[in-house]
Amino acid sequence: MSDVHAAGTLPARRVDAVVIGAGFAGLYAVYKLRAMGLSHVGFEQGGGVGGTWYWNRYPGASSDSESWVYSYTFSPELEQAWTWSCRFPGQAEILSYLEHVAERFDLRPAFSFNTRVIAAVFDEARNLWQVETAQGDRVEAQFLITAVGCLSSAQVPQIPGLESFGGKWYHTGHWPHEDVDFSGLKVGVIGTGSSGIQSIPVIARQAAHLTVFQRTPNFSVPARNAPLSSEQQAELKRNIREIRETCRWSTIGQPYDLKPVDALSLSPAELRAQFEADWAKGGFEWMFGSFRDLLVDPRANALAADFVRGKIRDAVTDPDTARKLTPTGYPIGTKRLPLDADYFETFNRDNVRLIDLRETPIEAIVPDGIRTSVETVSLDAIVFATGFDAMTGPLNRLGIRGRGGVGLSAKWTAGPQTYLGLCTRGFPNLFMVTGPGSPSVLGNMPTSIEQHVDFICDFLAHARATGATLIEPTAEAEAEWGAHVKELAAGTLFPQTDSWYMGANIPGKPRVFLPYIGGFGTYRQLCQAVAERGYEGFCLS
Ligand code: NA7
Repeated sequence: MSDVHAAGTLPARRVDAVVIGAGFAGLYAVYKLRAMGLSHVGFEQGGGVGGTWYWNRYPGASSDSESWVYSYTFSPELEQAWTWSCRFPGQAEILSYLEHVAERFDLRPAFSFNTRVIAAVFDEARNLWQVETAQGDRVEAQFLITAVGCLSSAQVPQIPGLESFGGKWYHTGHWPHEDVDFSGLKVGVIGTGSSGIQSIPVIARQAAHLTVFQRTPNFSVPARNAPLSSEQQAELKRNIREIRETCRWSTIGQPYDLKPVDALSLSPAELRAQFEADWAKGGFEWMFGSFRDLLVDPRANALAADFVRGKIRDAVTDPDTARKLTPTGYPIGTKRLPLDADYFETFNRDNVRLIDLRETPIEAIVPDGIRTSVETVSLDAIVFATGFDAMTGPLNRLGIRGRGGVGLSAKWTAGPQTYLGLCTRGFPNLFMVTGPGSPSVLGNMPTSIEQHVDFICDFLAHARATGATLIEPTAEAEAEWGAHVKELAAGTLFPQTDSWYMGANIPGKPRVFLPYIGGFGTYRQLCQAVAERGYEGFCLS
């Protein structure tokens, strides 16, 4: 392969495709491009492969999808060769898996690591993307494939005084590679989303004292992680093809689906029995393998929310803490539902304290801690579990400019516009793996990623076969897709809630529901139909 080079020594040159990112998506994209004989180069900001799992090394970081689905399906040999240790693998195990994949398929040489793309400009005269990195690389490519993830643009809130803090501070999404030891320290965690809920119990066990700063109480369901026995591992390997096939067509890319039953059609006793049975299983199935009306009918949703509120009251001994931890005012499941391991029970520990920021907001960070409206909490370390500029953030910061020099972020000022969450008009030959308007974050990411990369590569093969050199969605197809994504969301309870799905966590970000909520299997069918009709909705020239 002509694209083999040492990291950081990439000469200026012309390739068929540039891939940005070396996580699940970028690795698979490179694997496929190579198989197609398309020359390519990958740029990765991190020092190694892994993407999300390279950066998110915080204590307790783990997949919320079961190991046997949170992995690639493209190679049966890989599926048989790799053995997962447990139901929900931690960050280190997933990173080892991705390193194994990179090694096994010799994917590393395709990438320049520690290399950040700062500009990608479409040259209309030559129909080429001109890609530039902060490290001085310049590459020209016919196709630009972004594989930058949906949750990779970490957000540290603008709290006055952070620079004055005398201790160390961290963001969960940019965790140091060396061990962080909180033993004997007073630690503060800001944020109770998935990252906070995964890390809080682990930090509480290590730190001398932990203060949790909570702005919005979150619902959470137990993960019930457990090691896999050798019998379970063997059985999973025997059935893996069947499991994968179910995932490929299900609503959230998991081997289960919503029950064809309404919660509202059951008696209270029947409902409780079913909720309890699913609660005992652990995992997302409680919500997403549950009744089909939970996320569309507020009355059904209230029944589910009340069930979880009861579980929180049961778990937390101090009634005032339980009250503060109990979510109200938004439907369950409309913020990304975390899975936890004894999150609520953690607040029964003597060394853990909860501060409700709605009652006593943070005013400033001071040299020795965090000052709220009523006190200064003394801290040696602060952990920001404050999330990401989801879906659009990672793309907007790449410096992408399309026809007429228009910036992608300028086009998306009022919210992202895409066709199928893959392409956007005015930016020919740009493909976004799991872009806004795709199901991605509403399901199992690797399933989504493989589907997108397969679609893109089939499309490139089609273009090559038909002699087309430019691919771009039509204005009509893009407008229709945007309207469809919006309409589907409007039929659910999601738009009611301030969540990162709605862009509500980023000050000034337009309030738009970002992913496609029609279901992963339906989306796959739509994409297939688009391809079968000669890539309907795209302009090929
Ligand atoms: P999330 O889910 O966006 O959670 C961020 C948390 O941080 C959430 O509780 C926020 O409260 C809180 N937050 C954000 N800004 C502030 C400020 N300024 N002050 C106090 N609290 C704040 O991010 P995660 O990293 O947990 O999870 C991201 C995804 O990664 C997750 O959904 C999985 O898909 C994997 P809020 O609710 O906005 O009031």
